[in-house]
Amino acid sequence: MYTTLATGLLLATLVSAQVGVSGAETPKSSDYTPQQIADGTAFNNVSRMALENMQYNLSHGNTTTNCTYGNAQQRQEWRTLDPATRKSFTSAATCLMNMPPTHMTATEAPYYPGVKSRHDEYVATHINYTLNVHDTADFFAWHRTFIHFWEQDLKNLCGYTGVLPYWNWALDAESLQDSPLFTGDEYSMGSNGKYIANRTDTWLAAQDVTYPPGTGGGCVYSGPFANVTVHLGPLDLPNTNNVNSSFQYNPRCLERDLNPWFTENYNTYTNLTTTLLDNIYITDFQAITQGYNSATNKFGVHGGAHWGGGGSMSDFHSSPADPLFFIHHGMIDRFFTIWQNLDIYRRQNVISGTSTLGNSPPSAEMTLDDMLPFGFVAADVRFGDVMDTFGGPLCYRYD
Ligand SMILES: *[C@@H]1O[C@H](CO)[C@@H](O)[C@H](O)[C@H]1NC(C)=O
Ligand SMILES: *[C@@H]1O[C@H](CO)[C@@H](O)[C@H](O)[C@H]1NC(C)=O
Ligand SMILES: *[C@@H]1O[C@H](CO)[C@@H](O)[C@H](O)[C@H]1NC(C)=O
Ligand SMILES: *[C@@H]1O[C@H](CO)[C@@H](O)[C@H](O)[C@H]1NC(C)=O
Ligand SMILES: *[C@@H]1O[C@H](CO)[C@@H](O)[C@H](O)[C@H]1NC(C)=O
Ligand SMILES: *[C@@H]1O[C@H](CO)[C@@H](O)[C@H](O)[C@H]1NC(C)=O
Ligand SMILES: *[C@@H]1O[C@H](CO)[C@@H](O)[C@H](O)[C@H]1NC(C)=O
Ligand SMILES: *[C@@H]1O[C@H](CO)[C@@H](O)[C@H](O)[C@H]1NC(C)=O
Ligand SMILES: *[C@@H]1O[C@H](CO)[C@@H](O)[C@H](O)[C@H]1NC(C)=O
Ligand SMILES: [Cu+2]
Repeated sequence: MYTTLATGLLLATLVSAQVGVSGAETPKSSDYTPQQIADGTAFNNVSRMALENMQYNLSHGNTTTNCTYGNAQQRQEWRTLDPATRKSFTSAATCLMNMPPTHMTATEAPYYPGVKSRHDEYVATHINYTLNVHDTADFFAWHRTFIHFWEQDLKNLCGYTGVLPYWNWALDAESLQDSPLFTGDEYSMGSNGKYIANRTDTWLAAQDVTYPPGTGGGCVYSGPFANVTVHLGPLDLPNTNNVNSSFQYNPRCLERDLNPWFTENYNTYTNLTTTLLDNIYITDFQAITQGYNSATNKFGVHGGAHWGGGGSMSDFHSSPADPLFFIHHGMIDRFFTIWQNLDIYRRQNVISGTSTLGNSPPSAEMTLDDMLPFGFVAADVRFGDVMDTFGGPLCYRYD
């Protein structure tokens, strides 16, 4: 009896000692003041802790690949790139939009009338699998791999020599329309959409939320993506003439509607930090990040920045049409990577859920041996090979 109790205590101690591999306990919101949570101090502190855990883990384990903490590509926040790199990044993104498809065959082409470019192959693949990669077990891993392939294409097909940057929304949450990302100069991510006045509030049935119009609404009018023609979608936008079939050819301009209402409610440092620290189970963390199954957080940091970007970015199926999607998902991936590394031992390979949105229609629980589908983007990838940013085809970390 006493022995059992003592063994139980010892086991409990051993398990909790493994919480942080570098010896640190997994941090909680209550470790920080509301001010530290609101101003980013807490978020920056835990992101550094996650990096220290990652570095410790990599330097003490068995090396199975040539990818090390030291030689991994380091992804940076968009505004910390020098102007020349930013310009070569957006030029490479434009290059993929002007390049013919590389994977779609002549036999397949008639089924995909809207696929005109390499970039459209990404959009079409996302459209195809939208209901299999959101509110599913593989939301984080699938999008991580999707943006990895796009980054490889920028390098291999368009000569980009930098890294995929990420967009830290919290830096812009209170005044999104004033973000340096959207100044519309040649070093920016392109402008807002042209302002459309006198619009009314919009009610979104799925969330039962009414939101005010944003600060743009029309076509991106200056900077890198001013003259882009989007070919696919939209499929699900409110107040819009949506396409009648998934891959319909529907040429139009790239639209944005920067809307601080979303980012100030869903993408502040407070929102990021509480989501990251208060959800210790993957089931909760992935649901709250996306805004599923929450009465109070209906968009999460993921939906908040999609709707905050507005226009093309807010179409559930075709949002990768805007290159902003890829740096937004860079931040989603950084967010997941931090969460994983705060407790590597428990979180590195943990998954939960099926391969259908909200398990509707019902499907099997996914396993790490399942293959994730990449359609016209690339060959399918084993789920378990992309749980670690140092594993499988991946070799990068965040700064
Ligand atoms: C996090 O903040 C605490 C308290 O200020 C500090 O002791 C610790 O060194 C910080 N950790 C990192 C990794 O920055
Ligand atoms: C490292 O690899 C060796 C040889 O394969 C094995 O014997 C050892 O148990 C491994 N250590 C760890 C910590 O995985
Ligand atoms: C690691 O590097 C060595 C030497 O450069 C090379 O021979 C080997 O194929 C590499 N292994 C992997 C998994 O990339
Ligand atoms: C917007 O509404 C105001 C006030 O009703 C009106 O004066 C203005 O002409 C409208 N602008 C547009 C672009 O419709
Ligand atoms: C967009 O196209 C127009 C008309 O061809 C041209 O005047 C303008 O310079 C282009 N803008 C950019 C940013 O390429
Ligand atoms: C979808 O079909 C309806 C009815 O034929 C048509 O009015 C609408 O323009 C079509 N939408 C698009 C984007 O082609
Ligand atoms: C996000 O944070 C802001 C404060 O920065 C707060 O007002 C808002 O309620 C939070 N949103 C959610 C969904 O918790
Ligand atoms: C590194 O993380 C992996 C995945 O959880 C774990 O199996 C391994 O034991 C860790 N290595 C060290 C040295 O903590
Ligand atoms: C769409 O999904 C089907 C079924 O998995 C697949 O055969 C097809 O190649 C996919 N197309 C794209 C563009 O992803
Ligand atoms: Cu997506």
